Amino acid sequence: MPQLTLFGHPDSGHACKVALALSLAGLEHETIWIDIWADPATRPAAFRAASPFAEVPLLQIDGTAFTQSGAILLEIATRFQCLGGETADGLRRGRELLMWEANRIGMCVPQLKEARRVNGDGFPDGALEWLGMRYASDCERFAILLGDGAFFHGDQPGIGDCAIWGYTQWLSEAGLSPTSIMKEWLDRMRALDAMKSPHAFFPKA
Ligand SMILES: N[C@@H](CCC(=O)N[C@@H](CS)C(=O)NCC(=O)O)C(=O)O
Repeated sequence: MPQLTLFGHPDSGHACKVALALSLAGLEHETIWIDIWADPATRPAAFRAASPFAEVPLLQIDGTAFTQSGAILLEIATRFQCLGGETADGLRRGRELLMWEANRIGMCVPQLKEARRVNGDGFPDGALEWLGMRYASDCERFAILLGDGAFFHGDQPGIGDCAIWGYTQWLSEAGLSPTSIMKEWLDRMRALDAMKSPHAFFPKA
């Protein structure tokens, strides 16, 4: 079994996506807490050397660095043949969901959450309304993508569910409400044995 080390922080939905995937896949790993609110120059030198923007998540597999949450999820699914990576169809589904999430939910929800943290400081006029409009359209497409399945990958969650979970876990913190379909999916996600709170995924050492 390769040595896995995940660098992250509980406030990072991007890092939570990867932590959830490792947990769902039962892949043992070490976790290293990185202070994403501190000056990047203060982060550990080894971390900065491996993560080009000094961002989390960073996953090291036997010392090789993988960055960008979506790319890391695909690496996990293909290398360990799990969470959709077991079949060509599952992997195609995962890719489509990851690209959708990154362009849509993964764009507006983190920004709306951040806007609340900073009281809207630095967000130009109209930006929050525009992000809110995008979220409304994302809700409709969420329902289309989920269809009749319990999870985005069918009966069991896959990398697409991990990606979409990353920030939808914090809808109320972003001042947003889930649709009933989203709420039911969020409840199913929260009930998974592998699910943990962000602080349990990334305990401070
Ligand atoms: N596109 C990247 C986004 C990663 C990202 O924005 N990471 C944030 C936390 S959510 C971070 O490390 N921020 C610290 C900083 O920029 O100094 C991904 O999908 O992994």
